[in-house]
Order: sequence, then C-alpha cells, then structure tokens
Amino acid sequence: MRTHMTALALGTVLLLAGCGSGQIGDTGSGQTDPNNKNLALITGMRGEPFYVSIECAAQQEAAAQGYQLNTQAPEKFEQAEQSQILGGIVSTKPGAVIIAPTDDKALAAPLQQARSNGIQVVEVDTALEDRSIAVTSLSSDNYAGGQLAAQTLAKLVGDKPGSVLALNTKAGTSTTDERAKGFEEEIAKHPNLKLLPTQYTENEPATAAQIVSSTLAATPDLVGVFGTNLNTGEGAATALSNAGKSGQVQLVGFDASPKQVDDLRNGRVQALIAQNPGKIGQEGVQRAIAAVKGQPVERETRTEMIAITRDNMDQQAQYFYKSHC
Ligand code: T6T
Repeated sequence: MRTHMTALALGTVLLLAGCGSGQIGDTGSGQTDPNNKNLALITGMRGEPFYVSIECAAQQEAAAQGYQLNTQAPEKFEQAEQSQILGGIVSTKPGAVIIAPTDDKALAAPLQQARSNGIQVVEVDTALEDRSIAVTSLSSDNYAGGQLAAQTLAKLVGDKPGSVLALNTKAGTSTTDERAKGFEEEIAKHPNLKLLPTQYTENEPATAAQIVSSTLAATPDLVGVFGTNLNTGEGAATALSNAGKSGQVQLVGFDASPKQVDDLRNGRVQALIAQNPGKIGQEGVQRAIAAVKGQPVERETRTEMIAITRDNMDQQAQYFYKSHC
C-alpha cells in the first residue's frame, strides 16, 4: 500500500505517515530456535550516518530486550564485501539477520541460504526484488519520497523554465531507484521543467560533484538538482558551491547527515527529505525478535519522511542523523 502524502506550503513540514501492508510475512520452513538470543545487523556501509543512526537505535533496542546484536558493514556500499560478511555471520547461526541489501538481486542467493538454515531475514531500508525471502521489510516509501522531492523542487523553482537533473547511486539499489522513479514521474507533471537523463554516481560524492560540474557547463538553463541520497547530495552541494551556483540552482537532497544539515543551514542546499532511520533500526530489532519467536510480523512497513527547509529545520532536529551513538 502506498502511503498518503500531505503537501503543505513550502517551508512547512511535509509528512508521510508510516503505514503497513497488512500482510503477514512467511517465516519459512527452516528451523529457527525460538530461544536464540543472538541477532545480526548488516548495514550498507560502515560509518555512514544513515546506517549509524539505524545501528544506534538497533543496539539500544536489542540491549533493552536482552538480545545480543552483532553489527557489521562493508567498507563501501558494495555487494561482494557484504555477501562475504553475510557468509561469516550465517556460520555463527544467529536467530535473525537484519540486513540492508546493497543489491536487489545479488544478495538473494546468500539470503535464501540463510533462510534455509533457519535464520530469519529482516530487510531494513533496501530490499531484494524477490519478496519471498525476507519475513519482513521496513523502509521509507521511497517512491513517495522521490515525488515529495520533485514537488519540493518545483515549488523552489517556481514558474521559471529550465532543466533538472536527478543523481542516482548504483543501479540495483532498490531505494534510490524508487526515489528516482518517483521524482521523474512527478517532474513530468511540471511543464516548465525538463528532466535530463538520470545519472549514476556509484554512490561516490566525488563522482556526483563531477557530474554536476559537467552538467552545469553543458546545460546553462539548469535550475534544479535532486540528490537521491546522502552521498549524491553532499557531492552536488560541493559542485554547486565551487561553481558559485548555490541558491541559483535549487538543490533538494535526500537524508540528513551532519554535513547535509550544515549545508542546509548555510544555503548550499535548499531542502532535505529526511528519513527516520532510528525507527527503522528499533522496529527492525523488534520484528526480528518476533520472527525468531515464531510470532506473526507484518510483511511490509513504511516509515515516515519529512521535507526540511532552512525555515523549519530547528523544529525538526530529531530527524537529523547521527555520526556516532
Ligand atoms: O539514503 C540512504 C539509504 O536509504 C539508501 O538506501 C542508501 O543511501 C543512504 O544510506 C544514504 O547514503
């Protein structure tokens, strides 16, 4: 089920209420020991504030419930290293693995193997294309987030005609692919805005910066940029600032890292679509424990997002991400 979006005037909060599918996930046929108190969390990238915020909340929840949580992450947002980490964790036989898969296909086989070994699979943030492997998935409604970004950008640009650019991360990243799609479909409703072909940055801020610099040079009527996640947004802000274009080309980012929040405050970014990673981490652990115990868990849950601008940022500090617990 898609969440309902309430769009208010720019400068006020745009909130997407969390909501679920109502369906119950399948815990699989492998034997899970209901008394297993060991859980694992594998995020998409070590030290990155979105995932740090998930980790902090997940650790807190696991400790409160008397569970051990082994947290690991690849150095880069990269499926080969993440699969290796998963292999090591499966051999320690936790009751559940809570994971943000870095690729919507490549992680399917190792996660299916985990499931066959009686390990419950809980997806947080990103998800596999194959919906039959995880017992439950918790994430923002990323398509709606992309639409919200487009609406926010369109309001910032106003009637001015011009081109807009979306920066995606790596093809096969379920979240940013959905954000880019929502953005593209919503921008199409604004006849003054011409959408340039979406560009992939491999999730590297430096690549995002290069793409924005070359787009600025080739597209004199560029009026807006959407960074579909933290790294693309941070890179875009750097490039616009280096070119002296901050505030002339409107930049809407996704996420709310300390750097993105600073950029919003100092006018290098005009709006951020913030997620609620703390809730995703906390509920991810709660779902994992329920699944280990054989209790029913909702198959899909969407958590809220919020559009933050300089005008309302001080009231929304609870949405800012953490760089350490
Ligand atoms: O935007 C988040 C996350 O939702 C996405 O799946 C990957 O990128 C981030 O971790 C931010 O870098």
